[in-house]
Amino acid sequence: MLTPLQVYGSVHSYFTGKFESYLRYKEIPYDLVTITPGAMKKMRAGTGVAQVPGVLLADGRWMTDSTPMIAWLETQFPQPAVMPADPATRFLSLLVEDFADEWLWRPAMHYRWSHADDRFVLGNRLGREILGRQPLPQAVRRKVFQQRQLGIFIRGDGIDPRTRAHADAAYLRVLDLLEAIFGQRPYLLGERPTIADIGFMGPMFRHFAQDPTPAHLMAERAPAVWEWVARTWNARAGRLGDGELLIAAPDDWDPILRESGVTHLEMLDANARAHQVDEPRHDAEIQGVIYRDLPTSPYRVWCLEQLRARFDELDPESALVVRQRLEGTGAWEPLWRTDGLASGHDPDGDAPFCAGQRVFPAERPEVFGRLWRRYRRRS
Ligand SMILES: N[C@@H](CCC(=O)N[C@@H](CS)C(=O)NCC(=O)O)C(=O)O
Repeated sequence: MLTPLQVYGSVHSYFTGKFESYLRYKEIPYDLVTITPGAMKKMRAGTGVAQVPGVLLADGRWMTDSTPMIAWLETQFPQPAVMPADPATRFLSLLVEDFADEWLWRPAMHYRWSHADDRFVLGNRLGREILGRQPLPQAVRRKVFQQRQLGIFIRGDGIDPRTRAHADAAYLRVLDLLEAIFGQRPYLLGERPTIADIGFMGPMFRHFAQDPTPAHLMAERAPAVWEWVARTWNARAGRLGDGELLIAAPDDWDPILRESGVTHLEMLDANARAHQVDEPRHDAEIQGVIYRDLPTSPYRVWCLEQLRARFDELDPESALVVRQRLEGTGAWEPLWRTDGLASGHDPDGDAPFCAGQRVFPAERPEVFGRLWRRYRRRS
């Protein structure tokens, strides 16, 4: 008996939102366990990593990392599949999922923590949700989050006056690409959600559709995306499971693949090159803008390895279709540019049951504890 799943997470979290969107569509029973400090300790002991969502199965096993968790749950709850049946379309969908997971993370954190209104609101909300039972004034709970997130995800992820406009525009470009699609059909591949929709729910739901500044922009600029967010959150396989899907990803996916090539895959490649020469931090040039002093992430080397592994599994005919599509959109070359990847993550292929790994290496989580102790001493 696997369910109900105990999903350790937060109602403001990118990847918890992505994962819950999947569970809700599939109608897989779960309980959300708020990641208070005590719950975090328990989850970390089980998954090896202080990162949400982490999942406790009814048989006592823990899992972590939304992408392999969804892939594994698909083996347990196969119908209706969120993975497209056509192998080439499946590969492109997984690429889009990774683009949403890894690239849109930066603009999503940027809108939440660089913009003053959003920083105030989310600092308050997260402070109350996660630290609500700690004997601290609410202003302190808020500031703990604000300072921690600014340090790790803004200053620590290359956002500065030189990159800010680019990070702002990265969101708007994707809004425009998706608006063109959702003006035509309800989901990326037709009448029901697939893994590409679930992937986009990470950035689009808990961050862009709910944080004040990007939510306002979405409603004004991309009302069809706004509608798709609610539609996907409300999607249930029992109602939609026999909805028709297109076999091949239509031409209107090409701008997304092109955007992935010049942003996401460039970023993964710069990270992989730094990892190869053991550089703990590196610069990445994205569309002519240099993001400086980024933490080199073994996890993101693994993401690139996983994409290549999924490609290598394709039959020759599907591989050719994918290759031509990616060559036509400029996404092929950066996918393969750097040889000899060795992330070291999940050497036995046990994900999502292997020890988890933070996307950003663990150098900074202590900041949280340090800030918190400092405020407690002062108060
Ligand atoms: N690859 C992971 C990423 C999970 C992740 O980054 N979660 C964020 C919250 S949305 C987190 O827990 N970050 C840890 C932190 O903020 O220290 C997944 O797909 O589940």
